[in-house]
Amino acid sequence: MKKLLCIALSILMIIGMLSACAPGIDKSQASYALVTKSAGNPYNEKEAEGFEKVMKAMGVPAGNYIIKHPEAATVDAQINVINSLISQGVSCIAIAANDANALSSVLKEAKAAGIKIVTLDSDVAVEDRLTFCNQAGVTQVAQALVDAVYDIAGGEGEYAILSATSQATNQNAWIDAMKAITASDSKYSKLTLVEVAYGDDENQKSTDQTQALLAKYPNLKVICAPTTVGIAAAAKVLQDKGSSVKLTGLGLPSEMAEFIGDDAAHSCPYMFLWNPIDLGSLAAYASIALAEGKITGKVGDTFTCDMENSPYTLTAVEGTTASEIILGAPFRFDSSNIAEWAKVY
Ligand code: RAM
Repeated sequence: MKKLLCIALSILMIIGMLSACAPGIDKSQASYALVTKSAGNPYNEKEAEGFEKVMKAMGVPAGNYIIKHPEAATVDAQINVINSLISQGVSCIAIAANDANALSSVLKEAKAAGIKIVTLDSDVAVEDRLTFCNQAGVTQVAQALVDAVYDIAGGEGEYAILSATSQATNQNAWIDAMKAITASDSKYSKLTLVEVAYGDDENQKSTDQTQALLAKYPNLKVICAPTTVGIAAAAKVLQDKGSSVKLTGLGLPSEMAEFIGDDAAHSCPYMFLWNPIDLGSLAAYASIALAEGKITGKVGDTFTCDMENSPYTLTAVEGTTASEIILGAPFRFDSSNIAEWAKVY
């Protein structure tokens, strides 16, 4: 009798284990990783804050999620991190990629090991991930930046772009879209893009690149920095010098408050961003939904979560059948609202 009971219990346990694994992973066993672009960038820390907040709120045990800030915004630093996550056997990796293609082979290894890949902030090749948590539509961001340059330059003259790394998928997508917009509309024909410089999301390099742009282009009117690190460094250079060159781009309100204003004493009339904490939260919810099998990454999948625009629907990346989840529209920061937002992120 005892033996029979034992066999019955074992069978029940096996059935229980099998059903917990299909189609997703049992919630109590799933483990999650966030890999940001690099350490030392407050934007990435905000992403991590949102990711961690959701992991805690969803009851994921502290040992079951891990946040990694690679030492530099390079593909090699991310490959090292991903290799160690593969050895640890995490269920899901959310990554803000430093390169669109160079992570491909390590991500394929992760996939072969059963790890689900989701990107946020900066995408990889669509076949190497299940979905992408995109902060805002690429064209939408580019249009906002082009219109800001046009407005601040008074419709004509020279502008330069101070970007992050030359391989950053997100910055390159925005810059390509900016070029396409200015090329296709005669409204922008009197604007001249003189150079795209790269500060590598490092403060010192971005400072040096700003100084070099000022020295090289005496007629420069506007610098557009679609990177929170670049814009903060450029703002300081321009404001310290009392330069007449103006700045716009994508910046963290907390880092940019002292530089935003409408008078000659401030280097940046206005800029844009989204909430990086929310972007990290969205990536955490998407990771959990993928690991639990609630979404698979295909266009049309939906999931609900405790965020403003929930439920989220996976939509098609323009010109592909791959999916992305758009967080929202870029938000404008100027002298009217910067103080309030500087307290938030
Ligand atoms: C920097 C990073 C990040 C980007 C923001 C706007 O912090 O490059 O990827 O989204 O700027």
